[in-house]
Amino acid sequence: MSDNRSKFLGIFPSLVQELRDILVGYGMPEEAIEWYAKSLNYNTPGGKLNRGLSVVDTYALLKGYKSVDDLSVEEYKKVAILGWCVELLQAYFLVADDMMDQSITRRGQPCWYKVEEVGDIAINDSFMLEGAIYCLLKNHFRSQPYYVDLLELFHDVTFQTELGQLLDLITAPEDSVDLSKFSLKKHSFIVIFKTAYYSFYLPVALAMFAAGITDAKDLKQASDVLIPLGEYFQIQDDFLDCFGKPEDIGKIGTDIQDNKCSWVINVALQKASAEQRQVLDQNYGRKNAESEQKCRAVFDALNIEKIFHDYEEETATKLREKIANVDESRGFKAEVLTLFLNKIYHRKK
Ligand code: DMA
Ligand code: MG
Ligand code: MG
Ligand code: MG
Repeated sequence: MSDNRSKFLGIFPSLVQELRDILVGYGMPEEAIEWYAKSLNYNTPGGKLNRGLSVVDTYALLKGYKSVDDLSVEEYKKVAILGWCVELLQAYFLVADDMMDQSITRRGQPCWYKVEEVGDIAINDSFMLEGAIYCLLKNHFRSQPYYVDLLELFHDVTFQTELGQLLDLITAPEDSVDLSKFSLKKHSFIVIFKTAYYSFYLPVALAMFAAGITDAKDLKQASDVLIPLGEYFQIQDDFLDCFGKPEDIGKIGTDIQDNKCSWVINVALQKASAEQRQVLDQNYGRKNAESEQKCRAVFDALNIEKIFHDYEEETATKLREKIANVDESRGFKAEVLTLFLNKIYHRKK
């Protein structure tokens, strides 16, 4: 596993070089080329790389290889580039998300916009992280028959994610807390759009296109499991924002003070007594540590941690049942989905 990771990381410098060369071709001054390289290196490779690695792992499984090492050098590089494109998309979303959520740290380091000389330039940097995807796809996939499928997939999934981010943000206005706007149904829509499509469906669909397994029925089988799996993943993210340790998750949770429509507050609202509801109404989404503490005390009294652990077991069981019913007759493999589930089940970071 960690071997896979270092092999995957080994591709990244050549992609940065390729992107630098594009800027050189435009006659960009050296300082701008350095800036772009710095932004790419700071924002792209520092995470768990689950999404990017999944493209490679899924492709190997679909092709029937025993390990990633059975891919030829060129074949590996091709799918690894698709993986890095997912990581670039993630980098683009995270740079912008951290500004919008006023976050402080990401992946154990200051958020990019918090870096001294960066500030609001991070807005343009996020656009340029997205731009890198299309530069790389053009350089490496232009002549493939599925090039347009790749472009459409990236465009569709990007737009879906942005729709999710929109609803996430307008449901959490900064200066008017109204918990009656929240519901688990709205939460489900937000997280499927802001997280599930790009984090789970996209990597598998890319590997499927590269492996030539593209029957609409198979793409649907994949999304029928991966979308609820992605919903479960974001519910873990919401849970960890409140109950995880910053050392583990690499970021400091901001959901309570940011008035976010998170899974935690939605469950609390379902269970709260009239008095507890009043405490939440008066303290949720307020930008101070004291109010945050009062919300946390209500969450503890309601035993949200236990409710989460029960939810996790129930969801994993349901997903395993769904995966067991996958039809493999056209070449799609249920194991692809099991691999994803096992990667996130009981995760602490
Ligand atoms: C993440 O939502 C969604 C995108 C598209 C980045 P979030 O704000 O809960 O993420 P995080 O907790 O990592 O800031
Ligand atoms: Mg955020
Ligand atoms: Mg956010
Ligand atoms: Mg979060």
